[in-house]
Amino acid sequence: MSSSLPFVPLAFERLTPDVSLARARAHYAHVDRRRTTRHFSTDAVPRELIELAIRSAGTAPSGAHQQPWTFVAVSDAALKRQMREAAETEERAFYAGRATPEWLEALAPLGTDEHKPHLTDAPWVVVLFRQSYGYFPDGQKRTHFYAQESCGIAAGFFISAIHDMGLVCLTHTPSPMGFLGELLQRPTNEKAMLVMPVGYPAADAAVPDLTRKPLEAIAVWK
Ligand code: IYR
Repeated sequence: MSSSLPFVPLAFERLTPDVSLARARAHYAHVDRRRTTRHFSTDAVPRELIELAIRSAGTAPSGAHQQPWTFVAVSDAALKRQMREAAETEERAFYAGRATPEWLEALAPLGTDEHKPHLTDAPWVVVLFRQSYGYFPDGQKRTHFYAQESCGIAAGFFISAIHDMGLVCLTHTPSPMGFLGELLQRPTNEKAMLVMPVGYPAADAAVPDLTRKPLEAIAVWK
């Protein structure tokens, strides 16, 4: 059994209402400029930026503070090529029949297909693995509570950090993802959850002309 932690004072600075509002507006304007793109430049990105994005992701809240995530950051060209080949094999099967007609129809406006050049163009491909369980110091299996939710939150922090540092990323979900655990030699308690190419957008990068749901459609007040 784990013992209780000591509690320490919360480091917190209360902002004035005006400052809060100004910051809230600036934050919204900033995140509203984020777009997912599938078109990456091959320009290099320093490892330190990826390290900082992973550190930021690692500040996410998690069930019972179990931090059930592993970020595998791949820059090795041969490994990226293997990941691309394996992902495209799965995606060919997906687009050729594994996907339901309803799914393909939902994807049609986005123009996605089985070609995944971003997996070799982007200088980094970061794969988020969810640790469905961990281990006690004595080697016994230890359940990770809300691992899916925790990793989803950490992915959000990662995406936000990448945007904030002036880079772009794509949340790619090849299905099934079993090949990633094998290629990246992850232990059996880790399941691949999200593949995120990270880099600069290509000079001719384009994005679908999407709109986001307005506040009225996503918020309910009681
Ligand atoms: N995994 C496939 C299909 C796909 C699924 C969803 I949901 C998307 O938002 C986009 C694509 C692919 O990556 O092409």
